[in-house]
Amino acid sequence: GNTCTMELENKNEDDVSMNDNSSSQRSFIGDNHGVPTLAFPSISTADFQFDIEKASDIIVDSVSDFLKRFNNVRLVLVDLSVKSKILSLVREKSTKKHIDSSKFFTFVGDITQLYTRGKLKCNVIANAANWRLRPGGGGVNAAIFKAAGKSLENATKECAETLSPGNSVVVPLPSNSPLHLREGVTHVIHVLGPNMNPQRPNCLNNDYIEGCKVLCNAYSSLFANFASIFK
Ligand code: AR6
Repeated sequence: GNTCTMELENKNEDDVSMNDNSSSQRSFIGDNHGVPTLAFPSISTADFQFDIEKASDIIVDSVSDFLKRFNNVRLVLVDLSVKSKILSLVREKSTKKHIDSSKFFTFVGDITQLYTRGKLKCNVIANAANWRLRPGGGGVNAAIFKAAGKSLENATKECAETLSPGNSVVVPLPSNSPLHLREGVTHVIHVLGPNMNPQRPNCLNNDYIEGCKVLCNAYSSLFANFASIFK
């Protein structure tokens, strides 16, 4: 396909697909050469049931705005499966918007193993959190708290007690956390997105006027917090 991934491939003169994270691709994009890199999941589009078409527009617009203001950074949207619909939509739309594919790209893998399994260096990872900032609940939240160990739980409590929708909080990851030691992650940013799932707190009952505002705020807050780490 004609995606930002393809531009990467062309520059690399490699006939490989981004979606299989093949090794030649990894060696090209994997090393961050000291450039602050944020890996983030698609906030709200799984357990929180937010529409992926709308979410993909918001991701691409938010990334585009952020990259106009900051130069020396990289943003990576991560999902677990090569069949991820949100990754394909975002790739398609960021190509149409001519977003620099060396500064923003998608990656298939577990966000808690980007370096050890994907050879992708990311200093900061974002979490699609819950309002209590507690472990568990499935999805990426459960995976990050599990991989980071008790020290993330403790460090999170020191930073905030709860989170409101559209907001985020930066948690410095103690150096004894396995996620810090193994993966080189120095900070986790918890983000609370809008919720469209009636089984979860603060359900917006398909109010996408409010939902889109909240998701925009969530990404603005995430990217601003990411930038603040490296000031
Ligand atoms: N690595 C990368 N991406 C992942 C991983 C992983 N290990 N696990 C899931 N994803 P979700 P939400 C992707 O449901 O919709 C929790 O229970 C997933 O495919 O984790 O914001 C919290 O406690 C999807 O693209 O977050 C909250 O209560 C994206 O991450 C609630 O879920 C987000 O899916 C938040 O729901």
